[in-house]
Amino acid sequence: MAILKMSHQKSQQIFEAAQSLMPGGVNSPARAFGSVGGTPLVIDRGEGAYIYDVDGNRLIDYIQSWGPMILGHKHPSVVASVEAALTKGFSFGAPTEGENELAELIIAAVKSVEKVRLVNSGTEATMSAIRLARGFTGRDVIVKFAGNYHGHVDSLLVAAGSSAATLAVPNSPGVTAGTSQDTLILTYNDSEGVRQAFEQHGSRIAGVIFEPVVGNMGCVIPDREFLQTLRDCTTASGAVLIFDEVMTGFRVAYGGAQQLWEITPDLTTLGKIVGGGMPIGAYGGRADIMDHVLPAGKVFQAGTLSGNPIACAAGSATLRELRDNSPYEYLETLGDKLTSGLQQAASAAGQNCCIQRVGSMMTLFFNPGPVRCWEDAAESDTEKFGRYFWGLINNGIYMPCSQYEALFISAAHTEEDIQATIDAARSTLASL
Ligand code: HOZ
Repeated sequence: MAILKMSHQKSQQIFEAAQSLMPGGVNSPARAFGSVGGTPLVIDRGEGAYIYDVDGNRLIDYIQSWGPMILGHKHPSVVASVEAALTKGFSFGAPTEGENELAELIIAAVKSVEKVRLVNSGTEATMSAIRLARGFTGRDVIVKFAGNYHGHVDSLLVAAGSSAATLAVPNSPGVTAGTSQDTLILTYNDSEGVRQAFEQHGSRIAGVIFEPVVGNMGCVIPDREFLQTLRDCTTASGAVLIFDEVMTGFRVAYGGAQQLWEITPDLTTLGKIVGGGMPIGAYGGRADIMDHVLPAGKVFQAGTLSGNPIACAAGSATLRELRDNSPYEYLETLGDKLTSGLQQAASAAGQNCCIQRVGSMMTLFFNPGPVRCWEDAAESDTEKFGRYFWGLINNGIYMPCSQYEALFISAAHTEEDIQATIDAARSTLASL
């Protein structure tokens, strides 16, 4: 299946050497191309909308580090901000002014966030947010939705999307029954299921965590009724509503999905864009809940590198750029052009596909759709997706290597890049 026409020798050598160094040769499983076959490209550098592999191939990049690089690779103002921070030292394990700046930018942008805590990854953010929901309410049960992915937190790694779904371990070995016994799994977009769960278990539910646009089973869009039901049921029962905006924060709108859908959560988790490509995560929300976090309150959470100065510098520069030179209209134009181009290409090729998009995140499903929940997504033709993926790589287009991921457009992409992508998809889809 994985027939690579371009030169790939150096990538293969490096990936082969990596096999004895790291499990599966990678530091995160999605990168191994496990579900599409073949071996990954080893990346040398990025520039704007493009990445260059170690064999010198240039590709139009729609992964953009799985979301963080909304400005494209090496944006000059982010580079300048990081360079300035580097001259002062890398990490102190003590307060710095840069943390205030990033926290202020987040609080000003994300309506529900009155106070925020900076951590090191999206996984840490979701892990901490559910601990806080439990500590705040004194209850145990967390509701999550099948196919949503909230990082590799034990209790959330059940019926998980993203690489867990792609690599067929939605319930990972090592997650004990005890750890996940307080996780209640429901169906995305099923408002009635949510109402019933609250009728039966409401007094035990500490919180609901979900992706307010799913990126981790492909791009799936929530119904208005579903969103309102989540808000109404959590409010009525005193549970904490957590928007996992690690992917959607500063992506689908400057204020995240909560700005787009006009629903205010109690807590929000962030990551990816808020670090501008450096490792970071954040969780924040109502001050009366956040003040339960140590040392203001008693819910424990800590980290040597939390609020790292270099990550804060990259994140603040990215958010300032998004605030002062909003790319969201431009991203919508590019997203719209790509959607209609791919739709036409799929129809002309007789492929029964559906494309789902919110702003600059989207997925072409090999599935007639609509895809509204994990059961729908799981009906996609993943074998055909694999051939599509390699066809695009051979045409210089770098897409997520799984049907169960969303692609990301950056502000550095041009109309010409989008047209080149549509042209590549047209010939690829016709050849499947
Ligand atoms: N969990 C990421 C996709 N949703 C992939 C992370 C990576 O492999 O870098």
